[in-house]
Amino acid sequence: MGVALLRGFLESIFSTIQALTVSALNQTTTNGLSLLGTLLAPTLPPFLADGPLLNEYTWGDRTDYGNNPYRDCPTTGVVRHYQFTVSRGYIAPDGYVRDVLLVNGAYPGPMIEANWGDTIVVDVHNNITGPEEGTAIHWHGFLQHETPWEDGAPGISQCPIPPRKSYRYEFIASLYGSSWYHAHYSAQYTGGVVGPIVVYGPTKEHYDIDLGPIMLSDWYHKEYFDIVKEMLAPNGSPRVFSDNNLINGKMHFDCSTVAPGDTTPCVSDAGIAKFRFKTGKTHRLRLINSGGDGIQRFSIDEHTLTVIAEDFVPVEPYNTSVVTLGVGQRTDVLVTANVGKPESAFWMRSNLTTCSAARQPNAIAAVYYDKADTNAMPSSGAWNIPDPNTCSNVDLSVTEPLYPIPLPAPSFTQTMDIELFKNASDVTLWKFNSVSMRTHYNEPVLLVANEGNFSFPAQWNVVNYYSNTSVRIIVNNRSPTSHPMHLHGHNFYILHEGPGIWDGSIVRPSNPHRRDVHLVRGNGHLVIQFDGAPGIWAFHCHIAWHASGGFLASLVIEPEQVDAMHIPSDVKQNCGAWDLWSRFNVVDQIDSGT
Ligand SMILES: *[C@@H]1O[C@H](CO)[C@@H](O)[C@H](O)[C@H]1NC(C)=O
Ligand SMILES: *[C@@H]1O[C@H](CO)[C@@H](O)[C@H](O)[C@H]1NC(C)=O
Ligand SMILES: *[C@@H]1O[C@H](CO)[C@@H](O)[C@H](O)[C@H]1NC(C)=O
Ligand SMILES: *[C@@H]1O[C@H](CO)[C@@H](O)[C@H](O)[C@H]1NC(C)=O
Ligand SMILES: *[C@@H]1O[C@H](CO)[C@@H](O)[C@H](O)[C@H]1NC(C)=O
Ligand SMILES: *[C@@H]1O[C@H](CO)[C@@H](O)[C@H](O)[C@H]1NC(C)=O
Ligand SMILES: *[C@@H]1O[C@H](CO)[C@@H](O)[C@H](O)[C@H]1NC(C)=O
Ligand SMILES: [Cu+2]
Repeated sequence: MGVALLRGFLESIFSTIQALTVSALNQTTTNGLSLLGTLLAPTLPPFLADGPLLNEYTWGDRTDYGNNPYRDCPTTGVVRHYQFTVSRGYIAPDGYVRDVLLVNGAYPGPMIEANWGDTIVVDVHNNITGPEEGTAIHWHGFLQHETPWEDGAPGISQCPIPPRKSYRYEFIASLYGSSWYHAHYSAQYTGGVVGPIVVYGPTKEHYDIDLGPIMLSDWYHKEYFDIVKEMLAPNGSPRVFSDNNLINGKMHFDCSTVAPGDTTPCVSDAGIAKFRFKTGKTHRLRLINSGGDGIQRFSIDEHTLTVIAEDFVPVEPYNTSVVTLGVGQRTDVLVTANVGKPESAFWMRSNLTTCSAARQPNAIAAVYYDKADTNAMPSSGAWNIPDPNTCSNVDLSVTEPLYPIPLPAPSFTQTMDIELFKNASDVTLWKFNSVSMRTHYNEPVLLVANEGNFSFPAQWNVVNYYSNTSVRIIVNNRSPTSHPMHLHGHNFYILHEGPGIWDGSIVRPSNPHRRDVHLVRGNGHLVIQFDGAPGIWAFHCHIAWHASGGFLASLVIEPEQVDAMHIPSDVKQNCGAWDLWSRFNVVDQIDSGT
C-alpha cells in the first residue's frame, strides 16, 4: 500500500536527519501530534473547573470510601465533546518507521478528560483509506448501563463505522479514575488506535501533582493485519513476538537487530519518554497497559510506589516496588520525590515478563527532579525484584477496594474453559466455553436481540443468562498461556485466582477485589462474579491476537429488557451505511472480527 508515498516520506525524514546529523528524531516524527512522553506534556488538575459548578468539585461531598460508586454517580449535565478522526499515517515511535493508524494524527491518541458524572460525546470520523477499513472504538471500563449500544464492539454492540462515515458515541462517565479507549475492530488497536481517558473524582489519598497517563505498550514492527494473517495461516503460530516495549509511545531500538533484507529505514536513537518530578512532592501516575499482548512490570529505581486504584476501583493504599499490569489493566500510583537531590535523575522501567513473547522486553524512560539536566541520562540502578514468573496479578489478599461491598449469593454459576485447538484447515484458534467465536459485522448481537430474536448462530458464542442478575463464572484455563480476562460493562468481583482447579475458597468474601480485567495464569483458574446489567456484554481475553483467534463470548443479561430498549436511530443508520459499503467492497474479515 502507498509504497511510493511511504518511500517519499521516509526519504524526507532521513535525509533531514542526515543533513542535521542529529541522533534523536523529533516528536512529530516519532509520535505525530502527541505531546505525551515529552516534558511539554501538561500535568493534570484535580478536576475540570469549567462546568456550572466552577471551582467546586462537581461530586459534592461524595468520597471514594463512603459512597457506593455504582449507585451514587452525580448528574452534572456537563457535556465533554471530542472530535476524533482515524487516519492512516507514518510514524517511528522507536526509530523504525511504520505505517500506522492514528487518532487525530497522534500516537498515543488525544486524552479524554471529564469529571465524574459528566457526559462524554465523541464524534468518530473514519478516515481510513488506501485501503479502506471499518472501525469502532471501545471506551474501556465504562459501564454503559443504559447505553450498551455505545460500547464500541463491532458485531456485538454495533456495525463497524464504514470508511468516510462518522458515528457519535455518547455515554456517562459513571465511574472515575484512569482508563483508555481503543479500536475494537479486529486487532486494529495494536496499529495505533489507542489513547488515555481520565475521569476526575474523589480521592482519599493526598497528592500534589498529577503527572497524567503513562501508557505501557509492547510494539510491533509489522502491520497488525499482516500479523493476524500470518498467525491464522495453516500451521501458523499463536505466539506473536513483539519487537519493542514503549513508555508513552517512546523507546530506543537497536537497528542492527532488524531482519536481514528489511530495508525500512531505522534510527537507533529515537528518544525515550521524559518526566519531571518536583523534589519532596507526591506525584500521581496513571499506569495503563495499552499493549497487544505483554504483561508489564513497572518500577522507578529507588522509589516506592503507593497503589491507590486498580482499573476504576480505588483500593486501600499499599506500597510496592513493582506493579504488574496485564493488557487493559490500569494502576494509579503515588510516588514521592524524596529519594534524591534536586539535581537527581532516575530510570523509570517497564519490563515485559517472560510470559510474553518479546524480542526486546525492557522499556526505559527518564525521571528528572527539578534541577536535573534533562539532556543527561540517569545513572540509577534497578530494583532487584525477580519476576515470580507466575504470569498473574499481585495476590488478591493485597488489593482491597476502598468502598467495601460484600459478595452476594449468585443466582447462577457457570464454568467456562479456555482451549487452544487446530481447526480442519490446521489453523490454530482459541475456544472459550467450547466455541471459537466469529462475529458477523452486519448483524450485531445487540441489534438482533433488540428485534426480539434470541436464536443466534453458534459461532457468535452468545450465552444467555435470562433473568439471572448475579452470575458467577469459573474460568478454567486449559492452555499454558496466561490471559487478561476483560468483561465489558462491569467491575466484576474476583473470588479466586490460582494454579490448577478452584478449591472453592474465596478471598475476603466480606469485600472481594473488583476490577474490569484480571489475569488468569497458564493452566490455572479465575473465579469472577458480577451484578449484571441488562444488555449484551463481551467477555474476552484482552490479548489482541487471542481475541482475533476467537477468544470471546457475548453475555446476555435480561433479554426482555434488551428487547424493549429504545436504541437510537443512528445506531441502525450506521448499520445501513455499513451494509451498503460492504455490498460494494470486500470486507477482508480474516479473524473473529474483534
Ligand atoms: C521533524 O522532522 C521532520 C523530518 O525531518 C521535519 O519535516 C519536520 O519539520 C520536523 N518537525 C518539527 C516540529 O521540527
Ligand atoms: C484523512 O487521511 C489522509 C491520509 O490517508 C490525510 O491526508 C487526511 O489529512 C486525513 N483527513 C483528516 C480530516 O484527518
Ligand atoms: C508507604 O511507604 C511510605 C514511606 O516510603 C510510608 O510513609 C507510608 O506510610 C507507606 N504506606 C503504606 C500504605 O504502607
Ligand atoms: C527490568 O529489567 C532490567 C534490565 O534487565 C533489570 O535490571 C531490572 O531489574 C528489571 N526490573 C524489574 C523490576 O524486574
Ligand atoms: C479455520 O479457521 C480459519 C480462520 O478463522 C478459517 O478461515 C477457516 O475457514 C477455518 N477452517 C475450517 C475448516 O473451518
Ligand atoms: C434470528 O437471527 C438469526 C441471525 O441473524 C437468523 O439467522 C434467524 O433467521 C433469525 N430468526 C428469526 C426467527 O428471525
Ligand atoms: C440463569 O441462567 C441459566 C443459564 O442460561 C438458565 O438455565 C436459568 O434458567 C437462568 N435463571 C433465571 C432465573 O433466569
Ligand atoms: Cu488470551
